[in-house]
Amino acid sequence: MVIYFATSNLNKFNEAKEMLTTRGITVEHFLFKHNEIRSDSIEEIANESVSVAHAQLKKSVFVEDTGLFIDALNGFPGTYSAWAAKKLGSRGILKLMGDEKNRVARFSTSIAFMHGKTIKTFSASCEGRISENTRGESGFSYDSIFIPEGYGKTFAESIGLKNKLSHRYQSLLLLSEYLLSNKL
Ligand code: ITT
Repeated sequence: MVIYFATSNLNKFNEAKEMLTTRGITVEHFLFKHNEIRSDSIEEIANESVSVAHAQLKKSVFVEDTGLFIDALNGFPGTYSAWAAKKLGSRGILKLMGDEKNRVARFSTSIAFMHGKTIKTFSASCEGRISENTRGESGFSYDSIFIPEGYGKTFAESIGLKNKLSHRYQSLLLLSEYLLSNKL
């Protein structure tokens, strides 16, 4: 079966395609621009978006909503991550952090997959911390300021590492297990 990933973000699609292809799952891009609902919950946002994508495409499709949640900023940018990336960028986030000692943060992703009338959600997080400076050229957006727990490099300095343990990788793993075990 072919499934579609509805997103306006090609970086997200390329990561998903690489991961799902290694598991024998064919994924196609559905260019989808949608004004997401406002909510503090990435699951809620993904669930609403997938219904809209499915109504347009009328095929099995998933969307995913991702946020960077920084403890010292009370979870900001969180579900406002796309907005903050455009308005502030990674350097703007570093400015907000100043010399804050508590740099704990996590990336969280929620995938919502719609097949027929059924919606399934798969969520995962990657714990880490915010670097003091932007570092690395690979990846996109906040990858240059996020260091996964237990490592010393940002995602942008070690894209191979990102693709083995990230929020997106882990949530795609759950999706792929569901697809394979249900023979979809
Ligand atoms: P779609 O909703 O169309 O899929 P988007 O870019 O708006 O694309 P999200 O709302 O899920 O996607 O993502 C919020 C923002 O968080 C995104 O625009 C990036 O700035 C950032 N982001 C998401 N995933 C990331 C990752 O793996 N590494 C670094 N930054 C990421």
